[in-house]
Amino acid sequence: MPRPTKLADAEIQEKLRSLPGWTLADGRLRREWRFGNFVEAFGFMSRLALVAEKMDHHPDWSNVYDRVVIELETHDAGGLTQLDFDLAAAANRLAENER
Ligand code: H2B
Repeated sequence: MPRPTKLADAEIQEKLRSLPGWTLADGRLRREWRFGNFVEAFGFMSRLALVAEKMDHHPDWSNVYDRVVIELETHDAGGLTQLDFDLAAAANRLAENER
């Protein structure tokens, strides 16, 4: 599968507008969640892991008890691509269902 190409700054700003909760941090997409407890946080991560594997696009993330922080970038492209926005949107949908 051809990998998407790096997005330009203007495209990134435009796409960010339809991605609630996500910010740009050091050139990456970043969002933090706080869930009800560890099981909910890890349940969300488990579901997103399956989506990520299917996309062959993987998050940089961390979890402490009920908190999950996700940072997205496309390492192969050295920046943000459409894959990052697709995975971010999938995370938003899953997190919505978790709460
Ligand atoms: N995930 C992310 N976030 N960026 C990548 O560039 C990337 C990936 N590359 N997952 C994929 C895997 C690549 O290494 C494999 C070989 O397709």
